[in-house]
Amino acid sequence: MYSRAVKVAVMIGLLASSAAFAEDHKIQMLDTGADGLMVFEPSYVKASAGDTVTFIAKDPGHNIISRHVPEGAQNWKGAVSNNLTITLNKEGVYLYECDLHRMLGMVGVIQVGKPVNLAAAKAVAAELSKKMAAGGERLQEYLAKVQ
Ligand SMILES: [Cu+2]
Repeated sequence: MYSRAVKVAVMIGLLASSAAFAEDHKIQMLDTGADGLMVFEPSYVKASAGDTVTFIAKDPGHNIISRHVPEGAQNWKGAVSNNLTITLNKEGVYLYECDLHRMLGMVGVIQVGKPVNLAAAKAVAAELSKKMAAGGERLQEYLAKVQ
């Protein structure tokens, strides 16, 4: 039989190890990046449930707003020129944008675990892309990375 103290010690060890595995993914808001003008970089991020994402206002004048999240997940909205950290607890595909540069295709995709809502995300992406003056192909390219 394990003593109570050993059980508590084991539990603390498990909690500490799961916290250590949670990763913080950093996404920069940029005027110019590898994909062109007005981009998030990296534009596609694969995360695990419990991870965080920190959006970094590297260049000022951008914000971050969720446009599609899995069922039960929280939407988010960051202030212009501010960093924002979100925690991703629900599996699925998340679409987000800078609403100031949505027309220029300033959008991004985050995948958390299994892409349970991929069909719904693709439908939303198709609608968003139709309204873009530039960068309309970006969401499709980013969603193509989802596996
Ligand atoms: Cu922007």
